Amino acid sequence: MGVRSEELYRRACRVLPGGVNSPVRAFGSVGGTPFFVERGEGCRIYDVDGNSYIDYVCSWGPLILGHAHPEVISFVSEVAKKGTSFGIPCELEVLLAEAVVEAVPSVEMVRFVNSGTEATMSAIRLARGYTGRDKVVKFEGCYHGHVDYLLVKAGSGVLTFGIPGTPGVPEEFAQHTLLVKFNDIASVEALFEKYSDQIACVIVEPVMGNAGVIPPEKGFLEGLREITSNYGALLIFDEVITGFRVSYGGAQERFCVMPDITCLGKILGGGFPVGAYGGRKEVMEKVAPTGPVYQAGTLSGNPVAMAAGLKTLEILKRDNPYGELEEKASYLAREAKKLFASKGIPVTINSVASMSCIFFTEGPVRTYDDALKSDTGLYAKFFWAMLKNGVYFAPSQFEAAFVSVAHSTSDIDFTLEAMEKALKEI
Ligand code: KE4
Repeated sequence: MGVRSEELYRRACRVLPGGVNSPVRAFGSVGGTPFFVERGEGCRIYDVDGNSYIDYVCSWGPLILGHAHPEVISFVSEVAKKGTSFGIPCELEVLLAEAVVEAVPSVEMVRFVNSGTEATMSAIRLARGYTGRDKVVKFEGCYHGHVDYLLVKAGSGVLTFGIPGTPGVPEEFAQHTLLVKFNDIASVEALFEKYSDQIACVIVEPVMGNAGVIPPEKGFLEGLREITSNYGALLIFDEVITGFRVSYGGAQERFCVMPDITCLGKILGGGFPVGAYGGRKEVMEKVAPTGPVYQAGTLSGNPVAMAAGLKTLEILKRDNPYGELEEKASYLAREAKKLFASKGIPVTINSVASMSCIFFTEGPVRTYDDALKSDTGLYAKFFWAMLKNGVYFAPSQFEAAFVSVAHSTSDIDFTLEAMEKALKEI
């Protein structure tokens, strides 16, 4: 990387673990060291050494409007001048909550928190409090934030109990977490037959976005809805990525399957730290102070963060860019497929709305096990070759690429030209 990025990285590593505040940013999956960003504008980011890149990471999803959208910046600045935090109810919390309730079909009531992790952690506590049951079912390859008992990996044995996926999580914390396979409804059915009245909830990314992008097969989400209803467990959709991304109403609107609790984040905060969990009133009223399930947060509902989210949702609702976003993402995927085919490099490109992933494997990629067949070494070479040609894809094979409103057709064409050059190099 450039001289200033390298100097900053050296300094960072002296005071921040790995020089970063979130592991993926350290480029561990692709090698090398990260660039440091100076600013972002529209679909481009500019590093501290004067290089610019078309950005398909978009801060890992939040920036569906692109960087520094003028209307968002202007409103956030106006609100911040009146004070940044009160710990006292304010109108902006109500306005954003009303916007969420109006947008997300299954949500009648919502609680704001400060991250996706807080949202999923709180949603599961609520599901356990509501059902009086302990066990949680999650899918291998789905990521729901760094909640202790969700940082688990499949243990041995047929019906897989979770085992800690990281040091620092006691065995006991993982004992109530059960793992099943995405797009394999039989594995879920078998688990419920065995643990029926012990399972509080199933949590799922309705479109997998943390193993690359893996869409739900027809009938999969519907199957989860039916099984959880039959056994009295709650269905939690982790829509931290898909919320306001795959449609204004999220995956539940796109696929017409209604969960009991929805977790939101990323786009909801418009680039500020916001998470949320919501559902029908009779569930959400179990949350303190109306109910016994405790959850709290100093900066939850922070007015400046609310302002960023509210303006973002207002623009999405006003301009309805979803058709255009999907067209741009499809164009990129279609043309990329041709380029890779012309070079004889086997890839599978999965795309849902404006989130997609180029898997370096023959495919198809329908499951997490399929995704793991990807050639991560070749992906790393592709990542660096694209960066050198002015395009920033995720520094990991197992992340999503996002198109924003700010990506123009000429930016997509620039990306395809960069891809043509990159494929010659790898
Ligand atoms: P945060 O706590 O990072 O705000 O959200 C956790 C989370 C929950 N659910 C889903 C579906 C998520 O994708 C995430 C976080 N996503 C990752 C990237 N795929 C964040 C990037 C990072 O960890 O630095």
